[in-house]
Amino acid sequence: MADKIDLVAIQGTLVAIARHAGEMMRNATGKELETDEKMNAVDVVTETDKRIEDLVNSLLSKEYPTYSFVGEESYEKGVTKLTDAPTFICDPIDGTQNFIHGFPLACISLGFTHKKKPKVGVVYNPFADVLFSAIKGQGAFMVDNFSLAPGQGQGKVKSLPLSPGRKLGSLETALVGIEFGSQREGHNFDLKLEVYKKLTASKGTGGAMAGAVRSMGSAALNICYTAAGVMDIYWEGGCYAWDVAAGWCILEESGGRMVGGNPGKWDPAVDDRKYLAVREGGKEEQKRIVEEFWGLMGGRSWIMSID
Ligand code: LIP
Repeated sequence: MADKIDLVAIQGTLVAIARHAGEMMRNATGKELETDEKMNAVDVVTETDKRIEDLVNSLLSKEYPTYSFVGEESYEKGVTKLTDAPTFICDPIDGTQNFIHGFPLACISLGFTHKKKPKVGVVYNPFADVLFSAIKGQGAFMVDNFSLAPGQGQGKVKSLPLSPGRKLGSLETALVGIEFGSQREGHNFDLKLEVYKKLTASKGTGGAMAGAVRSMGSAALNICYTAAGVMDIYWEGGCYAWDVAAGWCILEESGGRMVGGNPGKWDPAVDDRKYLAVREGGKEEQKRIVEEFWGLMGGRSWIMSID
């Protein structure tokens, strides 16, 4: 029989690693903030991203030598594949652009999947000192003042969503997360801008008149704030499994739902790269706002490979 997977122990390990990584992010200075370009000038990586991922991989491979590891900075296009094996999925710093500018919306995102299904998620923003976490079947939580030792004023653990049962309306009353991503030309870029225009335009011109639209620069934090219920819906295409795996578990455990970023995709894979996250708020209401958002795409879809 396959070894039983101890999700509680895994979550404890990931929380301890997130605490350490948070210190590294907070203390980064000088060369540790210098960037190298990846796909283009907006897709950057710092020395700190790499150091944190090396630390995470080394700690996890010691404690879980038979489990797989997928990380943003060690990923090799066409070579690295997410499998059904028990797998740690790591984005050492999600919100790297925010990190290099000192804008306090950056986090480490540590997910664990088995059979490609998110089972544990830990996301820590050391600048806001807030940790989000979930274990499949055991609920989703956030902790304020996480870096304070327990008993030294550490904020109490709050279950997610923060206001259960709050009505989920239409896009007009929603707070919507979007991102501009790294791809800045071609079909997918044009699709993004057309959808953002329809999302925000007045009803009289055929738009959805979205009440509030935010681009925070971190997929993981967008998904966690959707799990918290303070963001209603978040749409992105082009990010990867390491951006979403941890938040996905936290979202589902909060009563939220992850569907595909393309119309009609109700059950996307974690490495689908096209996502639409919706907060807790009743299945019918979730279905309605998802279909309203997909309707903005006018029959068009994201076109991208999953690797
Ligand atoms: C970021 C994602 C975000 C995306 C950005 C960037 P990174 O990840 O979280 O959703 O829009 O382009 O990819 O690069 O900061 O780890």
